[in-house]
Amino acid sequence: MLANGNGDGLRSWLQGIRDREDVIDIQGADWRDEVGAITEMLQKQPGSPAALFDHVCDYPAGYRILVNAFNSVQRLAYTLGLDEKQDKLLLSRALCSRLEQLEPVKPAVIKTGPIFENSHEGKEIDLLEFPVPKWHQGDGGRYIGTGCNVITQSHDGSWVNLGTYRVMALSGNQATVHIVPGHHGYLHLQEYYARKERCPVVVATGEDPLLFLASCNDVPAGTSELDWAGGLCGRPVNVVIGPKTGLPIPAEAEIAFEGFIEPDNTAKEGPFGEWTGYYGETTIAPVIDIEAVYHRHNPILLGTPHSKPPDETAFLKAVFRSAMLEKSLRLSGVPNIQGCWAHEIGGGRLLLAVGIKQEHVGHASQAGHVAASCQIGALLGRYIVVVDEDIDVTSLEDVMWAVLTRSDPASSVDIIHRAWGSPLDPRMSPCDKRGRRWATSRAIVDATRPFEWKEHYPRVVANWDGSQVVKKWPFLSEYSKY
Ligand SMILES: Cc1cc2nc3c(=O)[nH]c(=O)nc-3n(C[C@H](O)[C@H](O)[C@H](O)COP(=O)(O)O)c2cc1C
Ligand SMILES: [Mn+2]
Repeated sequence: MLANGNGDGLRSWLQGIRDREDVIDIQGADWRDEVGAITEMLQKQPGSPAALFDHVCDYPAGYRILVNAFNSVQRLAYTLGLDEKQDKLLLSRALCSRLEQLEPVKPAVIKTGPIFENSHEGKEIDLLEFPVPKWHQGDGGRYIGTGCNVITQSHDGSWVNLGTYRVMALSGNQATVHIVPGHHGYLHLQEYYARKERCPVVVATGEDPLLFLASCNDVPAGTSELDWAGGLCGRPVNVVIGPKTGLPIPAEAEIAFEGFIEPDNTAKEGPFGEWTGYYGETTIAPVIDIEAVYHRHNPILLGTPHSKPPDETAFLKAVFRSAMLEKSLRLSGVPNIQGCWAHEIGGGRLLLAVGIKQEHVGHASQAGHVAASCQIGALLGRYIVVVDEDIDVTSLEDVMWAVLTRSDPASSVDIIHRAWGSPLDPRMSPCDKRGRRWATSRAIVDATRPFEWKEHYPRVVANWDGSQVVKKWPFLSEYSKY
């Protein structure tokens, strides 16, 4: 179903990555500490290859784990079917235009698929049949679901949702799922709880990488991520129907299990290393009673845990959230947007940079306030920096240089009070967390040259057009940004 694949999900994707010599094979790592440590090492190095673990300690050969799949512009572009030879800002802008034209395509229901090559029920069910790693030293358990699709359906059956929510293996036939209130799977769960009914659920991992990207990014409420992914690659996603729940399961996924969440069935889960770079708190989470597990021969678990940013997950969030931020600013009518970047260092949330070519007085303030308050920027933001068109919005150094040389702390910073926060915020006091006082503030920093006297702003130190120099001495091109 991939734009570039031959229709065998993650396996086709992996073949494409092998052809590009962009994956390393690691044998004999221990799921207790080594898989997590190696993953972190790779995730923190932009552009590093994907890694496929096999012969994991205590596990038979063939039970594999894929990590760091999305940590390069090329691999992300390949997954999205976009031009692989561009930089991250151009990739994000290409994604932005692709999303604007996207027409959802409904999945194709097929009778059977590779996911049913092996199936286990009753006493045979054991999630730890798979080499589920302990991803971080301080995690409260082994998380089978990080790069996963948690599949639920609205009570009336009209909307199937795929969300990436972390899933911890409890005993052999139980798992917890941690869903933040407001996320679509949470809304579905509430519809069943309100009727005192159990909620059917499927968890798939080792799914097609495009399905992962659909399920961990903002697809509008009411739209199925299956249709969204189908629209993006121009072909329906193949699904089979889960015999226990009636829910669709991606037919080429590597591993899937289905079961039910009873309204009052909860258990302690966490802590888990979060995208903020800190451990989240232990939570009380819904428990899935698993009725069947399916997997392909030699299954591959897809792992996308978070490391302290910047890392792989922050990078993929930055590409998607920057695209959506730019789209929101345009839709709100902010003129002359030159580029947006939802920085990796803040997990794509805590630091937004917006570049504009100033057109009128108040333009920078307008852009900053819209970015802070539009749907993509509203939850768990922190700093929004507005810069002129000569600043590279993706460069932390360039953005900070603008802050240092074009803003005046007393007059260039607007504060928004009582904005949309979340208990994931490490700066929230334990007392406010417990009391559910989750509102937090934002700072909008105007780091543009003041509109009224920008013509008189000191000139930036820069030499003549470097492209002429490079033409004459081509070996200098690697030192030039021209
Ligand atoms: C690696 C990764 C792990 C995530 N873990 C969770 C999680 O445990 N719970 C959660 O509610 N959202 C989590 N998210 C964020 C959601 O996947 C994301 O907000 C998505 O849009 C939710 O889907 P939905 O809009 O259909 O609810 C995670 C995202 C990533 C990239
Ligand atoms: Mn959704």
